[in-house]
Formats: sequence, C-alpha cells, structure tokens
Amino acid sequence: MSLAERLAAAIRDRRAIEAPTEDLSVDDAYEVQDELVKLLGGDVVAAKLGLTSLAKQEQMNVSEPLYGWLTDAMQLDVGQPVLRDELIQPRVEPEIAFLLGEELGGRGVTAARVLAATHAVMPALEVLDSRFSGYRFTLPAVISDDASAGRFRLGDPVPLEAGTDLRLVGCMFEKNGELVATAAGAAVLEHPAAAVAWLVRKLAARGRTLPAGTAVLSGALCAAVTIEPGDLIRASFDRLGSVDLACR
Ligand code: OOG
Ligand code: MG
Repeated sequence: MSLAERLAAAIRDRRAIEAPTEDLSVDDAYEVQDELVKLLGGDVVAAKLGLTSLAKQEQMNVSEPLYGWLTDAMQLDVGQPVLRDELIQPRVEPEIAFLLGEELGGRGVTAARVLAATHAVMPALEVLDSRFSGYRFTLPAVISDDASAGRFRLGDPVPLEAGTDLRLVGCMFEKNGELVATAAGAAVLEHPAAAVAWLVRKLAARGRTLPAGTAVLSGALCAAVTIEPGDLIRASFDRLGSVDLACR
C-alpha cells in the first residue's frame, strides 16, 4: 500500500498509524497529499494553512508552515456537532478564515493583494485529527496527512471593513465556558493575510491558483485543545463574531 492509501485506510478505520520512517521530501509529501485528497473523494471547498503561529509550531515541534485541503464532507453546518466516534484523536483550534472574491494566483502575491481580493472574513474552528499516533510527525509526514485535516466549521461571513486591522483582532478561546487561550490575529505570521499570501505563492510554484469563492483557514492563533463528547467549544473574535462547536 502507498502512504496515501495507508492514510486513507486510517481515516476510514479510525485507527492511527505510525509516521513514515522513509525519507520523504516536502515536494514528495505534497504529491502524497494530492493522492490522499483524491482518494477521500468529495469536493474541495476550502484550503487550510497550518503551523502559521509560534504557539502551534511550539505545540507540534515543527517550525515551518504547511497547507492542506478541506472537502465538503469535512464541513460542519451551523449547529451540527462533531462526532467523536468518527475521528481518531480530535483537537480543536480557533482560526480566522477568508472568503475570496477573486481568483488568486502568482509568485508575487502579497498580503495587501490578498486583502484586496477578500470578499469577507469568518471566525472558524478547525477540528484536527492526525492520523499519526500521538500527533508525532515530521513536517513532510504531516503534509502527507493533509495537514491533519478532520472537520471544520465556519461562522458567518463578515465584510472586511476599511479600518479593520486583522492583526489587532482579539480572540477568546473557550472550552466548556472556561477561557483556555487568548490571542490576536498577528499571532498568524504577523498578519493572517500574509499566511494566505504565503499559500498562494506556494501554490504558484506548483502551477495552481485559488479560485474565487474558495474559503481559506489561515491557521490556528493558539495551541489546539482535545475534545470529548459533552464538550462545547467557542471562539469569539473582536469584530468578526463567534463560532461554537459541540462534541457528541
Ligand atoms: C498540524 C496542522 C496545524 C494549524 O492551524 O496550525 C494546523 C497539526 O497541528 O496537527 O492546522
Ligand atoms: Mg488549523
């Protein structure tokens, strides 16, 4: 079985596997990721960035960002709980998401260009589910595993108003009514739009663009927390509103 097939089987059987020991380059890892996303089927509806904040890089012991893809089957609707039994070792994290109003591509894309192409921003919660036991992985391994993509929930889109500086947007992250972390947008590569620009430039190197209408999760602002049935997670952002997720 190829690595992509082993990862797809791990997702299907809800059983963690050990991270590959063979040498895998970052480029090869993105090829495995493409194969995995194809094996999973469904429509890609969003892109995700990962390890774009120091808090996440320190939590995962990997010091470089990465990207992955989110499909329609991974998206949780308003009020739809995340089901613990469908996942291996879920963790949740708060993110700022972008909704692109225009196609974005090219090696020279800047954060300013991303902001100009942004139709709206959204508060978001991402549910990670590494297929590697104990979330023990190297950068190429987690890339091959579609950046630990599991589920995600987007809040209501908010138009990006002149005067809203996403770096200064504060976030309160709560689990069962208790504050677990506070952060601001600048935690993500100094500006969440800089993270999206990084993604667009990386994709350009592989001849790809982000079509208009794509949602992009810019990466967690703080470390992820584990979730179990009965837990209620909330991320509240200044100006962007809040997003909730229950685990059953
Ligand atoms: C890798 C994915 C990280 C983020 O927002 O930083 C990520 C992991 O932590 O398992 O999605
Ligand atoms: Mg994330």
